[in-house]
Amino acid sequence: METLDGISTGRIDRLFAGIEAFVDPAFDGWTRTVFSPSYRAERSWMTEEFILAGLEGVRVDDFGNIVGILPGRYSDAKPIVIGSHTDTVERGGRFDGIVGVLGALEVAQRIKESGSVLNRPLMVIDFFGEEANPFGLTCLGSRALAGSLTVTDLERVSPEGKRLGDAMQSFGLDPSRAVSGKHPAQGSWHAYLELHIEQSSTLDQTGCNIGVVSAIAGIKRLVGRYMGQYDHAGGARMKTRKDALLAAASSALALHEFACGSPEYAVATTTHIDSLQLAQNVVPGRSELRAELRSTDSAWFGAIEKDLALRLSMRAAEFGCELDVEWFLDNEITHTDATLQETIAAASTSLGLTWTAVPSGATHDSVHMTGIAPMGMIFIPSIDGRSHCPEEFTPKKRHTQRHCGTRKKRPSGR
Ligand code: HGY
Ligand code: MN
Ligand code: MN
Ligand code: MN
Repeated sequence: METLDGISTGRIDRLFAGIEAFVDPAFDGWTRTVFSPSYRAERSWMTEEFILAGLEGVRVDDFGNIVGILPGRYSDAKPIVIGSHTDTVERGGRFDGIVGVLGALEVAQRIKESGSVLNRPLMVIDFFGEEANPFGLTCLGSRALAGSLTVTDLERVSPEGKRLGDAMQSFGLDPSRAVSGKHPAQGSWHAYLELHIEQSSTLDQTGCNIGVVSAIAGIKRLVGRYMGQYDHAGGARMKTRKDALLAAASSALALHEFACGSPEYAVATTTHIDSLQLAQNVVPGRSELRAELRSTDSAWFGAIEKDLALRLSMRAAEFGCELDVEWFLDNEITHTDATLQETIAAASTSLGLTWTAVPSGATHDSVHMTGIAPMGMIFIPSIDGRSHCPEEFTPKKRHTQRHCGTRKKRPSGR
């Protein structure tokens, strides 16, 4: 039986091997997207594993999340809640979210085996549908649990024309309960803690074992609609064309230059372009650019909309195109709880693990937990910082303690 620091890893190895069976074989890597048959099958398996782990009251809550409780000495004490998600992006990895749920099951079982009883209940949670989906709304289960999923959200329609509410219904959930307004009150949990892979390269580069997450990136999303002129690919003179795809491509570069000009990690931009024009022999007269910007640096991220809209319209004008910019998401930067940061840092040191404060460019279910409880996140390394791809990997063995130590300074939230 494999061990790590003298502790058997057999059980968690079995869980990792078990969950890997529930993927969509049509894709390489690990694909288990929300509403998919592989996700539905995995959640039945996961529910069984919650029961096998000795959790009580195992059920799917009103919001689609799988929950289970390890009772504490005082059943009415505010619970400590730990968990993450097990859905993936298409062609995703095997650690994003998953390590947080399997790790939480392992924590509960270790506590039970140790014979100690916590003063308060420990709730383990596998959040429903954290990843991006065709309805354009992530973190479905944690958002609903926090009371932020709305009746209007249920009317969101996928490109195939399906309503979110109907998709939830056919997945076996009752969407009306997810928006009923009956959800945990503000401050009703003692703490929420999420173990997650870093999905970037700070830990991999510094050689630190643990990331004490200081802040979680805010996200702004925009769609730019470029109106140029359809023309003949052979006849239209280059200097008189109004090529909407080139205008969008030039705008994508402008966003890239904006992000690369920001202080390290301040802003990350990711852009997708759809030329809306299939025929090869027609100059694209219309195009759509979808971009997202993420940052944990409030100084940079505050009011970028006006500046960026101007930059994009200048690029559009260079190609003789009109542009309509619509901002459709504005998630705030979320800071983690300072006391939990200290607790994670102290626990790491007491276990002989090195740690460093790390901002999260990825967003997480934990962002939606901050109203219900003080929130903390623990990162473990991602080799080469890779994630949302089959190459996503976290080593079982510890890093060499390269550049980092147990820094005295408190991990700052800002
Ligand atoms: O988009 C994210 O950052 C997360 O992985 N869903
Ligand atoms: Mn993810
Ligand atoms: Mn995740
Ligand atoms: Mn998450």
